[in-house]
Amino acid sequence: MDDASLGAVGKILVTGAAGQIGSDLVPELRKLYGNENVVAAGHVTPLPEDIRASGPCINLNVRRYEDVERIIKEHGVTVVYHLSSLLSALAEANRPLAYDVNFTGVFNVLEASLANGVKRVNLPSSIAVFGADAPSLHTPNDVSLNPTSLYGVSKVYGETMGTYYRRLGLDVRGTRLPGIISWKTEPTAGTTDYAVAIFYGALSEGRYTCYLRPNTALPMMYMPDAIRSLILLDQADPTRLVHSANFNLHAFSFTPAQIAREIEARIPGFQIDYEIDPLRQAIADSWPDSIDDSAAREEWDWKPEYDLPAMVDDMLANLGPKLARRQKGA
Ligand code: VAH
Repeated sequence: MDDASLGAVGKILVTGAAGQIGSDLVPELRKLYGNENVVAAGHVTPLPEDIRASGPCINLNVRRYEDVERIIKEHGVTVVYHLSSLLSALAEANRPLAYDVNFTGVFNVLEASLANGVKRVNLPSSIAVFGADAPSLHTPNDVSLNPTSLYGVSKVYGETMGTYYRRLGLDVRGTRLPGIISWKTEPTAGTTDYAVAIFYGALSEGRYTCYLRPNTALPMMYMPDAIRSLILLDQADPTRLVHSANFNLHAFSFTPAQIAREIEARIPGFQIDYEIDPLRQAIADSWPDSIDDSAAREEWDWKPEYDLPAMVDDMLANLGPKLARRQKGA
């Protein structure tokens, strides 16, 4: 990337920096733009050690407008990646908190950004915006959105608010992320988190009990591709963008049975069994099996670099040593 676009970015604020995506995004942004130019904001979950040690970190409650505005002003923020959000299953278990974070938090960030000269807000959405009435295979970018989870409703809200604030002059961009797989952070309270937890089970006990049915296909993506997609869209030429905060993205899809076979081929004897969680099964059943991401490919040259085998190889290559270090108490 040329210096002009590096310099043009100015100061970046990442909210939800302790989360699954934030933990990987902050180091990548600091590598690209310089440690001091990326402010990592956490709240309840402590920020990872490598983020705390490498650049500015703050505690930010996105539910409080005055705190969001103060941080944007104090740091002279020009670009925001707003990642704070309760994921699907947790949001169903705690609707008041999910409303405060996933709705009020989005409003506070957009309003404070517009009021204080922020250039761009990156507001990731999710495949959770789709409901059971959307085509499940190769789901188009522009279809009716009837999500059945509060998380999905909050993501439709984010996309709609992004379009509204674009009309007010704020450049809001976002991708509909699939289930994200990474080895750095522990599995959390999402519906797709089985796809992370299965690796912990395979490496620690040689087995895993899955809460989704064996034939539940879901769109997934390896974290390096997700991080690249967020940064690529932020850097995209605005004159090419027809969509804004609602870009479909796709890398690969798989079922629990398929990823179990991939793992078993690398860890002979690995076994999977099933104890279905009705809540997360119902959420998963309402989401697409695969996604049409032609708009992202045409408008900002999106293209994934990891397929399912490459992801499984890289997960095992990195998670194995991480668990070994943990065992040694490192
Ligand atoms: C979840 N991992 O399961 C998140 C994500 C599309 C899935 O939003 O809630």
